[in-house]
Formats: sequence, structure tokens, C-alpha cells
Amino acid sequence: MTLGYVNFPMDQFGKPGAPQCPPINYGIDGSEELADGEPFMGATLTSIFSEGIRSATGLPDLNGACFYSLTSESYAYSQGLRQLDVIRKIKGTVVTTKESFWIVYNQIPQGSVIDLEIYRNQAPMNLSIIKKSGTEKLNDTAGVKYTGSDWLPRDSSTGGAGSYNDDINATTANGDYFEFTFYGTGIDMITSKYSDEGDVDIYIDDVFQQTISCYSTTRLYQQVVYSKMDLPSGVHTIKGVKKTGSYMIVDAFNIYDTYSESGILNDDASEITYIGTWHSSEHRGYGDYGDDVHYTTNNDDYFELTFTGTGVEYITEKNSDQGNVDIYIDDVLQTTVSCYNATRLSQQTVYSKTDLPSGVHTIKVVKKSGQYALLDALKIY
Ligand SMILES: [Ca+2]
Ligand SMILES: [Ca+2]
Repeated sequence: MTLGYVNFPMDQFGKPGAPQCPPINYGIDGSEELADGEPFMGATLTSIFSEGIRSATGLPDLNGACFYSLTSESYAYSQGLRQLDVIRKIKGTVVTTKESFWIVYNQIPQGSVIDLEIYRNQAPMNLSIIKKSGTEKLNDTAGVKYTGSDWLPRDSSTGGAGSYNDDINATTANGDYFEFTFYGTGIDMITSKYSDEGDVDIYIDDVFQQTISCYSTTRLYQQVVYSKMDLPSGVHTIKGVKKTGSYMIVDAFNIYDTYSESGILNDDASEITYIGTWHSSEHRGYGDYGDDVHYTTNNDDYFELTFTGTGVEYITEKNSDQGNVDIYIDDVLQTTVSCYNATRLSQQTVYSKTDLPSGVHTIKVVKKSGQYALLDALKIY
């Protein structure tokens, strides 16, 4: 692995006269290697960057992403991963470099089951883990795509010190850009600010959002310079294009997936499939989740959601113009629920099932009677 640090003007990072040598890390066998580790699941993930690591893992080749360090306090450990485990496949996709791991991983919803093939004790084994829920901070090395003429990765000795994981990616060329694809409902871009940085144009899903400034008279590390929330739950791509200044720097990203954090999926979520003639009603003022519902007037119209977890709640209004709905889990009729009430009540849990075996399930709700059937939200466990 060779990284071209030597042409970088070190003085732009406040280290005039610093020796321009590549960063040194020591492999398991003591051999000198370029640093490659990045934080992941409370542990450190690396490429198989040295013969020392390859030998320690017993791998026949250099393909995979290795848990170089992993303690019993880490989330990775709680999911059954161990030190020197090498991820060889993720969801059936062969992992050659770390990049090939991140491309798959970053597009998986939080809380989902991830099927891995692990190399441990010189043999392959299968392991299913759950993608951690909550804000996930990912480093500039975690599957970010860098396009242009001048990107250079930098570590603690070449300008990355003080940044997240003591590393960054930097470019001096206007027009160079980064792209980061993730599954979630929001994202923060984290970078340093300084007087030699300028403007960056930010796009989400190829739509221009705004021009941000990374300029500051004093040097500031790990700053949130752009934040976008309230994206529909799903796969999105943030793109940043260098416009002005001597440098554009990428340090890290925070990924938000509010659906998985709360477990609540609003009726407008793209994951929910509506069959028949359903309509959206917004700004209702009745106290609905998100102030909106979907509704239909046709018997036998239905909605369904496939989810990963152990349970689901059907949350809706009750009112005098509503009747019965049939509830199916995994295509098996569970019960018929009445959504009738003499007065209107909002955010009512009219059906709850929380003892399903952990895994992938489908809830289907079919209108059977009354003038209306509604969906306000679903809560997933
Ligand atoms: Ca970083
Ligand atoms: Ca709603």
C-alpha cells in the first residue's frame, strides 16, 4: 500500500519544516506498515495491509477487512466478533478491500440483520450481526468516494492530527469532489476549518443544497459544517465540490436514522407499500404522528410493511366513520380489529405483536368495513 504524502506542502497544516515521511505503523509482526485502521463498532477495522496481519489471521490471501483491535467492551464483541476476525463476505458480496465492505454496509438500514462470512481460526464461518441503532460516526476512510486530480489521505504526522481518527482526506484542486452514500434520515459533514479553506458546494441526491464556508481565522477541528435532517428513510448520497480556498478537507460523517432510533415509521415512509386507492392527508390538526395519515375508502385495499425485528404496532386514529381491518403477520390472519369509536382519538395502538422470532416479517392490514381505514404510523421492535 503506497500513499503519496511526500508532495504535500506541510506548512499549510502548521508544521513548517516537518520531515515529509510517510506515517509508520507497526504490523502484528513488528514490520513497518502504513497506518490503515479506522473506528468501527467500537473496534478498529483495517485492510489486510501487511504480511504480518495475513499471517496472524491465517488467511490464504490479502482480501478482507480485519478487526485489528477489538475489546470485550465493544459493540462488535457483543455481536460475536473477535480480534483478528476477517470479514470476507457481507450479504453475499465478497470483500476484497475495505472499500468493498463499506459500499455494502453503508446502504443497510440500522437495526437490520447483516449476514457475514468471517475468517477465524484459519477457517470460514457464518455470523449474523445487527447493525447498531443510533447516530453512527464514520471516518473519511469509510467508503467515501473521492473524485478528482488531487485527493491525498493524510494521517497524524501529515496533517490529520486533531481530526477524527487523526486522519483526513484533502485536495487543493477546485472541482474535485467527494461522494458518500448512506442509509438514513440525516447526515452531518464533519471537517476542520481554517484560513486556507474556502467554499464547498453541497448536493444531496444530485440536488444542490447550499454553498458552505470552511473558512475560519483560527484552526478548528471536527466541526459540523453541514447538516441535513428529515430526509426520507432510505439510501442517500451527499456530495461536496471544492469551489474556493487552498484546501477542501473531509474528516468524518455522522449518520442519523431516526426511524430505527425511535422504531416509528410514519405513514409516508417509502418502505410501506399501499395497494389500492390510498390517499395522503396532511396537516390534519388531530394530533397524528407527523400530523398526517394515509387513508382509503375501498374495502380490501391494504398496506403492508416488511421489517426486521421482533414486533410491530399498528398506530392509527379511531373514529365513528371507521370500521374493521384484518391484520396479517407473514400472510397469516391474526385478528380483526375495530377502529370504531364514537369520538375521534389519535395515535391509538389498535394492534400490537411483540413476541415474533427475531428476523424478517411482514405486516399486512386490509380494510374490511366502515367508511375509512387509516394508517398513521407503525412502530417496529
Ligand atoms: Ca478522519
Ligand atoms: Ca402519520
